[in-house]
Amino acid sequence: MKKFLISCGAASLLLFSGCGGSKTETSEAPKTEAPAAAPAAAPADDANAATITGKVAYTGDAPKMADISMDATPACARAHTTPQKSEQVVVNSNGTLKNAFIWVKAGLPDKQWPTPTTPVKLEQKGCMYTPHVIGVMTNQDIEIVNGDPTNHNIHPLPKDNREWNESQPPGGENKKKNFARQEVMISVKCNVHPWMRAYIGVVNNPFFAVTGDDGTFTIKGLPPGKYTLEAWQEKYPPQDIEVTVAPKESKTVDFSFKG
Ligand SMILES: [Cu+2]
Repeated sequence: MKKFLISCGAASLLLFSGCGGSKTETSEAPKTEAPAAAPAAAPADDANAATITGKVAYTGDAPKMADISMDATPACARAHTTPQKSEQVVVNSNGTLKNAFIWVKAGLPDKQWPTPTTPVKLEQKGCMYTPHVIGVMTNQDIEIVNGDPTNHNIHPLPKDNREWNESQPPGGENKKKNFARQEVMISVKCNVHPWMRAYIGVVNNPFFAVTGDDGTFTIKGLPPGKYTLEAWQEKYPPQDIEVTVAPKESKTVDFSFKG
């Protein structure tokens, strides 16, 4: 089962540690399988590129997430043997946060980074958006899939991009959508199922990652420089950390959210 949002391909810039390794189940409810997502585009090979790795820690008692009732749509309820939980705060077994979005918010040289040609998948499965959080570059396609025997209506709610909402019937053709402007984050709802939520981080550079079941992130290929790294999480205020990387340097940057 793939648990990370960026694939482990060789061309991938942003790898989660544990690629190909074991995964840990952390919640009581069975999880739907997250589809493999597209690798981010690799910028031109840079012998001086730096790497930032880190984790997003969580301190305090893990908040109890509410059960989701899907009774209003029997086809959704039937897809699960136990109730799904809200994914607003998912604390991993190692005390880290899943679904945190880490991105380089400031400090990059003023250049156009290539847009990846491979789309990132956002699936509707068991009437949940899977993955819950994805990242794409501006103008990179998001491929939206309906894997359910029921109708969904995808409705992103951007502030700086064009809003749209479209229904997608069972077995309907996959949709390809993209966003032209940087926006962290765009929340996505389903007009049919009020519990469904996803978040899309749209960034005009390829330096972003989403934490998975081990709460870690890796951002590769960074030009040497001084950056503001931001960690976004659905419930808590975003956090910024300033970091300077020298040529070829590997640096650790850890975030910590308090419950
Ligand atoms: Cu839906």
